[in-house]
Amino acid sequence: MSDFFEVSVGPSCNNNCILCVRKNRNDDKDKTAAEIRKDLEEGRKNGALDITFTGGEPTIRPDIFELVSYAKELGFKKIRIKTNGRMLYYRKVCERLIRCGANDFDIHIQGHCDDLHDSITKTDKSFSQAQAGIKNLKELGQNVSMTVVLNQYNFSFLEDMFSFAKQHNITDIAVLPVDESDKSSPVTNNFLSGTARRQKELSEKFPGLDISWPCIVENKKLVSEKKFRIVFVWFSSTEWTDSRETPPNLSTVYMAKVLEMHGFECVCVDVDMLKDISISFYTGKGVKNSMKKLIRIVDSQDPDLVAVGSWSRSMPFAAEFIKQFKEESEETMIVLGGFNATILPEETLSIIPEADCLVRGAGEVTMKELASSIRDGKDWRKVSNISYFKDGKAVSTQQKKHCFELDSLPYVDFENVYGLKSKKFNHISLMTSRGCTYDCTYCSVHIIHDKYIEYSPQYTIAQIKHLSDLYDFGSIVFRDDSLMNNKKKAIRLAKSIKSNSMDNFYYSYQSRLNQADYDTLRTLRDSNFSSIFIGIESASADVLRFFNKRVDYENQRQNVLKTIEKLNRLNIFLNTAFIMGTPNETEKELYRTVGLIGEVLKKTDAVCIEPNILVLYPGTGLWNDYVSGKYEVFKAFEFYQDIFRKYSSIPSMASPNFLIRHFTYSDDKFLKLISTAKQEVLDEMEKYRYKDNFENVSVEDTN
Ligand code: B12
Ligand code: SF4
Repeated sequence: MSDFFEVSVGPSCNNNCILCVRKNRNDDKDKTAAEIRKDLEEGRKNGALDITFTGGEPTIRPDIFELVSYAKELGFKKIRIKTNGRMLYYRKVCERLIRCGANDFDIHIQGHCDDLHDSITKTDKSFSQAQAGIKNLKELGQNVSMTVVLNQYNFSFLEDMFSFAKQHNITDIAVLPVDESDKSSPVTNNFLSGTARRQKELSEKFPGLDISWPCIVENKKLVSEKKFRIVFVWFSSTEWTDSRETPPNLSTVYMAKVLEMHGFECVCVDVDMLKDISISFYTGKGVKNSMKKLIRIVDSQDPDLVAVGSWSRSMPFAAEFIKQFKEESEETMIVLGGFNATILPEETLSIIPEADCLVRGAGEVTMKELASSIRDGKDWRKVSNISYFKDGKAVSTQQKKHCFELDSLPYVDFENVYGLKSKKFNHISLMTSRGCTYDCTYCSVHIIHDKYIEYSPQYTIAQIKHLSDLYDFGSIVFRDDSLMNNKKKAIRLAKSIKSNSMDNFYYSYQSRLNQADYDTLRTLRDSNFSSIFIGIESASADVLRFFNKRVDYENQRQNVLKTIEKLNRLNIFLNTAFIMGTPNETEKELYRTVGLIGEVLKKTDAVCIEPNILVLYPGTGLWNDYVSGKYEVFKAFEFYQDIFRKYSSIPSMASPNFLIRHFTYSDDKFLKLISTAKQEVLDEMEKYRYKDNFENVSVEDTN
């Protein structure tokens, strides 16, 4: 009598592993359902209570559910599936298998990342799918173990695979050498010829472990304690500095989560979360001391690598931090990423020569390659998508497009954000996509996220669950450039939120005027999407055209007012922004916009208005046009000139050199200037809100 029983369903498989012995056995055929049933009955008759379905790949059989149900019916208690995990990417497959009786899953993982795993399985996306499968199973509360078949390709990455397992909370790992029985395969022979040497190497690397095959190990013993430590420093959005309102920034935490998955240790120092420092940067009071304090904090984290990020606005702070940090800690390598690093690598390096390296574009893949290279003592200058100084000259390595599936990324959370004691947030940010299907000329999004890609609604639901297990928050703000870029997905997401009873907190999201139709708004409102951000930008058709806004230019005013009516009816709060100061804007057009703002304010109280003055950010369509001499920026008419005269350095704000010239740190003069100018516009608007003269300058009058 045996407690365990294994039934092999046949050799068919949806991977094509280089180390597979089954594919060479042409005589092997898949078993019929009747044959498998017979095997199962036999196993039970012999007293087995544990059954393992193995292959090939059992999950690709259409009758697998039926067979698992039959095993359950026969009385097997533990029903295990040995699998490459790809089909488990589909949540429904996991759910159905579990419903039928499967309760234990052994996933074969051949590498800790897609490069390695997919090159061994010779199947694209096999890693990301298996990883998604593991996540699905874990969320569904299943027992998951991992089997690694060691070969000459993955041998050196065993520790990374243990880290991968740890990251996914897998504690049972079986490590096996390639199958000895297949001597015809060069992979097998190559590896086996060095088995003794490799066993010795492993024993030295993991002392105290019995490395005889098969080697069943408990993961936590194997991951060495000291890991390569990356400290991210994120420079705040400063004007939005009230941390009760500002949730942790996502740019660095997304990268940190990916790097952790690859065995790095990460801390994210988000200046916005360090209230006193952030307020000091914003108000300009005690800035020197705050910078010193920040440097001490970063240093205290014992970084092997410091990775600094900031959008263009906060570059002066980032630049000064890098300079001062390098003075104090010359040997620590510093990397800078974000928009300026991506678009202006040469200028950025010449202004901040203390930065050892710039990362261009989205950082997940490049940071992993760069950090691995530095950690492993390889030549990091060979990594693609980076720039650095060599003999006084800026060198940029090849720009590679990194395609990765967003669903393969680990769930984001704020556990590694430095100093975040509270688990309570007013709101937190999340993305369900990256990039945008539009191309407004003032927008920087395409510089980093050149293609519109999405997380699936089921990933987002699991991500929300992950966050709500960890934190107490009132609402989630979807920071997608427009959640309605894919309306079907937005609706599916909203419905899933409702059906998963996640409509106990509020949601807000960004969208566009031309996408805000009543039915979609209503569906989202039904799932507690109670506030929306729409960039209205201007009342002028010419200005909107200049922005390539792709809305109904001539009917902007009517459409704005109609949208407000819809939002009022649905009780949805509107956040909106306007941009003033385009080179082609006339005084009449400016006042038409201010008039529209007045009308909006009159029509609803459920609105928050953000007036902005145009800034040409590097790499945007407007920036490129200006650089190519298409127009002269700031032939500003009187309204602006008054403001600009008062705050003398502002006219240069619109010139391409502006962000570079102001790159050097100068207290927070620039930010103060901008906010004061904005205040002037706000004051102007208030006149329309509270004074009778609003009627006199209405939009209709100026039309
Ligand atoms: C959320 C958000 C905000 C929130 C920020 C809340 C918070 N604490 O994070 C709020 C509302 C406060 C805000 C404010 C502002 N914002 Co904003 N915001 C965004 C938004 C919608 C999402 C940002 C995000 O989280 N993206 C997701 C992450 C994953 O992407 P990412 O930030 O691009 O990061 C990746 C890369 O850039 C790179 N990377 C970034 N940093 C680093 C660092 C290292 C070391 C490495 C290796 C790589 C790297 O790798 C990251 C991962 O892939 C973006 C638009 C967008 N889609 O990105 C605009 C955006 C960033 N904002 C923008 C602007 C202009 C502003 C404001 C000036 C608006 C205003 N008029 O006041 C202010 C001030 C910001 C400031 N001081 O810099 C511009 C920035 C343009 C630029 N060139 O800097 C953007 C791009 C919008 C646009 N349409 O152009 N914003
Ligand atoms: S809709 Fe928003 S994100 Fe998209 S291009 Fe325009 S400004 Fe950028």
